[in-house]
Amino acid sequence: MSSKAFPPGFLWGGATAANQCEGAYDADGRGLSSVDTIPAGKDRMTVARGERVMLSCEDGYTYPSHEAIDMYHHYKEDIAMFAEMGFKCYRLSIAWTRILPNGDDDTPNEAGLAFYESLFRECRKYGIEPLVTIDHFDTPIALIKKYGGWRDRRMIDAYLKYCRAIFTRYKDLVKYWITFNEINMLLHMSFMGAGIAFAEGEDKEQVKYTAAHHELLASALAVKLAHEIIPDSKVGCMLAAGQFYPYSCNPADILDAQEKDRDNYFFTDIQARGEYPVWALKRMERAGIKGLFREGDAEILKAGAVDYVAFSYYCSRCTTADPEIFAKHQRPGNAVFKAVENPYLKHTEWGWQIDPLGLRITTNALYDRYQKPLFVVENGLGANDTLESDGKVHDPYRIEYLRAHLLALRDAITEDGIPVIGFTAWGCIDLVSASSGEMKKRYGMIYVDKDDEGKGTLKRYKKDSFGWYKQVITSNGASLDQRG
Ligand code: BGP
Repeated sequence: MSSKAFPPGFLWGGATAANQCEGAYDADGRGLSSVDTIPAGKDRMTVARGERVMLSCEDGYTYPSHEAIDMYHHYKEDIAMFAEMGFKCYRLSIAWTRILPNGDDDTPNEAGLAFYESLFRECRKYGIEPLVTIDHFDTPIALIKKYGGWRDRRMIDAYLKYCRAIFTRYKDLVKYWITFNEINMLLHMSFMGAGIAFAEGEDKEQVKYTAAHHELLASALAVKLAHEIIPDSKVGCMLAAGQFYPYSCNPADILDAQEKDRDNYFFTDIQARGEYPVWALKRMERAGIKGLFREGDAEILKAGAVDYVAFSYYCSRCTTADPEIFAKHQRPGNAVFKAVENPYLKHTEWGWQIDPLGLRITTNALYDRYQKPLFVVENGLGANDTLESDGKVHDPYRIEYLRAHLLALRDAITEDGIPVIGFTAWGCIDLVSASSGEMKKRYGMIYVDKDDEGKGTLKRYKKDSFGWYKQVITSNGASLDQRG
């Protein structure tokens, strides 16, 4: 093995989420989930942030999760294509409400359990290791109505009931688990991340940190439960990562970048180390956040530290403490993380800055902080692809993006010595965009014929990146050294 090689057994693959690809939102007993009432279009972000309450589907809106790319009915065909690309691993999420339609039912829905069992067996047939996100932006609407989402501590029991059902059923099929997708998103998109819609005038910070505490307890208890039911399981946390850079070497900017990184690290610090960091306790004290801890909570967190740290990486971010410079250079684009323009970087059609080296920097920062194995479970380029009349899709920009990021990741592994379990490219098959609800923001190596109006045959086509990624996997990354 050359010193520049990815480690043997590296888990190459792709990633999706139930609500963004399955469709069939009311099939076979599935209950309604938060993501099913987040519309496409101009109100998407206000609903996702919890600023506009929408707990049912309203006239005049389209809801992209309802059909998505209908993977519910195409999964065999799709997994066969993943296998053809040589995937060693496929990251997907289970829709909570396929298993427990009301979120906390005493008896799981057999049709839902059977669906994922069949899907996992299909993966295993090709030697593909499933990596399962238990909760990917997915809170049952029934529990939002009953409890107001994760602000209520009773959500923990409901989540554990769901975990017990899936751990028990899939104990021989699934070894790798993630408790919550991008858990730090709770602070930014509270309805999407935690089923929280804010009431007029309520203390949002108190609500968010209370919900965060509950998700952290649930995550810790799920780690323990998984280890009990599936002794060789590996359970991870998952962070929307991307290092904050200071806009200048002014110490005020350095501190500002450190503070913004901490907004995100708050969750993984606790999940990886099993306790609140001191700065977080101080922050909460200053913000007047009270009443989170009950007796026994500290022990639960301590006993439920994760086995590995998974993260998504799309871009780094840049920040300054100077409000005038911030206002002048603020980047449009990423609706979630406010940042200023980094003049050294280009950006995607959707305004996300492109920074491959940032993946190496972020990987190092996470390992310095946690000393736990890392797993890159999302990375990719959202772009507007064209399906040619001959059925081909030429996407050299995607190949270039992925190639540059994989080379940077390889350096983190081979030059810096960081243990990385695998890499699952986001949206390996085109699916609905989480932030915009669009189909035209495509990430896939497989094109799906569907547009933003919901029209299309749903037929799958291989893009140029399909063959390219296949070569990367087959050569365990050696082909990355060849351009084009
Ligand atoms: C992450 C989510 C994914 C995914 C991805 C790309 O935040 O975990 O669900 O969608 O980002 O983002 P987008 O779809 O908004 O382009």
